[in-house]
Amino acid sequence: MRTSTVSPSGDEDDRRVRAFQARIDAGEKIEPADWMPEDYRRTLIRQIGQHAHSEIVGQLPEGNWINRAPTLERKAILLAKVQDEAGHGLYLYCAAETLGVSRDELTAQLLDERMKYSSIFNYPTLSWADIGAIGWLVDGAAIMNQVPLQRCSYGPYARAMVRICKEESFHQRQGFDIMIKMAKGSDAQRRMAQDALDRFWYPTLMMFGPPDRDSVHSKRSIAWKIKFDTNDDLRRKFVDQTVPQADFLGLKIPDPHLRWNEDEHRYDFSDPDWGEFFAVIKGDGPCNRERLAARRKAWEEGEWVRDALLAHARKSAARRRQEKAA
Ligand code: FAQ
Repeated sequence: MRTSTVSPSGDEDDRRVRAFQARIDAGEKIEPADWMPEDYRRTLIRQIGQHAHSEIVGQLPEGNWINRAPTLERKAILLAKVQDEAGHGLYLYCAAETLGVSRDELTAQLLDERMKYSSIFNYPTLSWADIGAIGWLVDGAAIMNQVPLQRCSYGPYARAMVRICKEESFHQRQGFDIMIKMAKGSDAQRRMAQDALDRFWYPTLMMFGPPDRDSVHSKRSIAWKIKFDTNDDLRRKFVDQTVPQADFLGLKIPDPHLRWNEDEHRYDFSDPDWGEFFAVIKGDGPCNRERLAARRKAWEEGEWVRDALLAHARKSAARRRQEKAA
């Protein structure tokens, strides 16, 4: 991969940047070996890396319920879903590696808090209905945000998103299925479903990022086709899609100001508490410390596996060299 740091002069650099933007405007894919501006590369590493970390940390709240799932079938489904999230993390780390950053480096940045992961995974899963709410709302929001990313200008990220989106759609269906069972079940189950919606609604709206006025990266990322919509636009689309689903479940969105706006043909709704959002992304959410501690433990305890794999790879390479020389 070649970047602007190799550019011989300012004029030459400008010409390359204009040609690069023209390729993006024409809908061409940028591939790892192509020249790219250093800021484009850094923006992609930031977004893909954070996205990968979100998939990996995102296993923890649901992992909490694997050994407490109500039936063997639900347990098998949840296990498969959590494994899918690990797979998504791996595709995304591979996509980031094509930009010249190793998975170990990205992990180091997560563990020493130089890189973020999605705010949503800093909230606890207190009941089985939370697993339904995560599938329905969190995967629903993830899909809303990620479907456009299948058209991302950077080829490896766009291609990773195709498979991820297919799997996330299944995840959302299984979450909604849990919600149907709970919402149409006993009074106690209905109360659990409503409580899960009450606790996950605003944190889910926060997943789309800060309001447009506070979004520092949107404008440039949209110009580069690393993003396609503003944070507020996607948030609005998500609300419009989700309110009828809550109606179908017979659950109430916890927003006293939620109203259908006949003129604009969309819902008016209340903003999340942005003070809470900024506190969570700075490390002060309900579960930030617990989540990072779990990832640090996994990294430390996995050291012998990484060492063993490396030793095996070195031994195999040495054997191949010997065989070639013989
Ligand atoms: N949480 O200027 P913007 C999933 C940060 S995957 C934490 O608007 P941008 C699957 C942002 O990084 C969910 N931080 O930023 C699953 C920036 O900080 P920085 C993850 C956030 O990049 C389901 C600052 O605020 N999805 O759920 C958040 O243009 C179930 C300013 O923000 C992706 O990563 C946040 N919510 O837009 C797994 C999708 N929002 O980096 C398990 C790809 C913003 O300067 C179970 N990413 N920040 O220090 C994106 O589309 C974008 O990066 C946004 C943010 C939309 C997340």
